Amino acid sequence: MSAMETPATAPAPAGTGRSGLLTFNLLWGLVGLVVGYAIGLWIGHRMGSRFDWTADIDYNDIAVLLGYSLGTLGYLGGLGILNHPIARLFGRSARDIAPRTGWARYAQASTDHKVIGNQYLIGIGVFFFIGGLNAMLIRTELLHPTTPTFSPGQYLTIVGLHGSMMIMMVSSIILGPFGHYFVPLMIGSKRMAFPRLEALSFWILPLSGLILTTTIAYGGFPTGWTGYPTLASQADIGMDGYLFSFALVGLGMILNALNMLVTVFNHRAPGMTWARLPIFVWSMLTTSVLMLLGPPMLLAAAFMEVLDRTSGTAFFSSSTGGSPFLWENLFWFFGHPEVYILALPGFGIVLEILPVFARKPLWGYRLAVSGMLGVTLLSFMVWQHHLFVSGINASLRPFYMLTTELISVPTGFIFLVGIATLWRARIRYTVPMLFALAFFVNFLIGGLSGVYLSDVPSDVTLHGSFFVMAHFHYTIMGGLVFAFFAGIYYWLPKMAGVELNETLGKIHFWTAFIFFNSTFLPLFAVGMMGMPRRTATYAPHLQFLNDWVSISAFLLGGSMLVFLGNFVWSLVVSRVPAPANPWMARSLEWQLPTPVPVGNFDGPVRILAGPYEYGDPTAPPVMELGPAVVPSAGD
Ligand code: HEM
Ligand SMILES: [Cu+2]
Repeated sequence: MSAMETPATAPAPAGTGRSGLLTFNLLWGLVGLVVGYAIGLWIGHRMGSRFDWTADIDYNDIAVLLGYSLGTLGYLGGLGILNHPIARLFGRSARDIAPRTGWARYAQASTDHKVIGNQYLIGIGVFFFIGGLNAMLIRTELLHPTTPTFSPGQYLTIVGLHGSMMIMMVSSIILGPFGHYFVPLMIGSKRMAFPRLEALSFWILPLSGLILTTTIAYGGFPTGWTGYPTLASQADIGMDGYLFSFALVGLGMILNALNMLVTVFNHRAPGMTWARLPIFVWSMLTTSVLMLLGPPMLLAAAFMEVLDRTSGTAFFSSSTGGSPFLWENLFWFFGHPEVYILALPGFGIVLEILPVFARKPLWGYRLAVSGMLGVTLLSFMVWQHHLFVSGINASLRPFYMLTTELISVPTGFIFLVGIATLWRARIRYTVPMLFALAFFVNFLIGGLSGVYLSDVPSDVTLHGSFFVMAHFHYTIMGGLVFAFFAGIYYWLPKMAGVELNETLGKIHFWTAFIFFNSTFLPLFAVGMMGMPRRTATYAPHLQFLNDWVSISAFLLGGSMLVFLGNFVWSLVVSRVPAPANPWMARSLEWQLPTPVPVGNFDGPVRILAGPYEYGDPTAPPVMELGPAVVPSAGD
């Protein structure tokens, strides 16, 4: 039996589970989704034709939103996620769903953090692929300055779908697969604090991706990923899908954050002091603080916009006495921390990987931690830099310019720690290490270009141009997505029990690195030459650069196919078993056998040393297993 098929969930106690067709799983979830959606639509249309108060509102909005809401309940019900809450409501305890084995367990609401980690990997991967295809369509349109491939409306929809899909999925691209799989292992815990909540937070993510995709059928949405009114208030029903799915993503982030915070606070094994906590776990912890405090604002804003669209309230539209500024402030109070929700996990991964392949201790562990804490604190004080040119009170500008520029100080700590760790090291240039090193190059370009945008005088001209586009793709794609690939090449041997092909990995790396830069570097110039974002046409003299960028983008897309090929080939066809600790790393997850046993640790565990004492032959082993030690809190 191969690793992926080995059951990693505890067998159900006899008589507690259901089996066969009637068990709760994704299939029934989808059935519930469709049925709930149809019922919601029907009720909405009845309301629309019966009541006066809906007369001056487009009742299609009500119908679609009711459809999404009941569809969501049906989906969660079909997956069995509602069993417990409903049983509790009636004062009973729910029967557990029988855990499946093999591939089937990935299509059910598992409560095993390792299964959930793998589910995140696949679930996010699917929507990431769709987001990538949209990018290819955008670049196809921009091959020519005026001849349209798509109508301007279609183009806007594709841009909005690409951006929203990417932001929604990437919010969890590291915390989802790697956070869930490895945080419990790295802190010596048997599980996450709230396994059922963990299942819920995963399953609403693919649902939100699906709902966002369905907006195509409803005419899409014209606002890009930021959903600004007044445009949003006037937009067609595709906008409701954007609002609903973004709210779902926000909810998932809040639940994730709660779970992660409680896990790290309460489930550390004895001896896992704060100063021994792996740096990746610190990044998950600080990300969770952001995820707990930012997304509620998004939820509130989305709910208010829904009320504007369905109930005649006037929060955001100035024609009825509301203010679009309110949305801009609420959205960016979430939106700016969001960009650090994306970045911090990347910092965590690269600093986790660097010492392993530099064979040196992590230099300045405390500096790295304070860098992450500093970023966390500052990221709530900068959001108005997105409003510099929107007509805000001019005397607010200097404050936000200062705080924004200050954020480069704690970010600088991360770079300093990285560089000092590499200093005079004998580096092993493995695929994960290459991706980690490229992170620093790309993120540096992204970060430095950000300084021009935080500076009011230069932002006034650069805002809304392709310069911004180049800037954030350097941070998100060049930084975060490269960090994600570092993570996947590093950890997949543990997660799936198989090795990825190294030659293909190196081809993937070099093509990704080269074509990423040749796609996005010229866009800084294109932006400075005046090409605005979110328009399907541009000045003819920019065609050469745009064609260059588009061709590079297609090659970049091809590079991702090399990865996909490698992934599928290694996992399904070649299945070369991975050793338990292929990188000779010290952190806890690598001390466990592959596949990781059901309860993770064979008995209680005590932590004896930190994870980064490389190159020191006298360093003690990181942990000791045995019945003699006291069980960790909460287990
Ligand atoms: C092959 C890779 C990619 C290419 C070629 C690409 C291309 C583009 C282009 C051309 C636009 C702007 C269109 C316009 O404003 O007219 C855009 C927007 C955007 N992209 Fe990408 N992109 C890629 C990957 C990514 C990734 C990996 C992410 C995030 C994880 C991302 C996030 C965004 C966001 C947030 C927007 C803004 C959408 C908006 O204006 O609302 N992109 N992309
Ligand atoms: Cu910002």
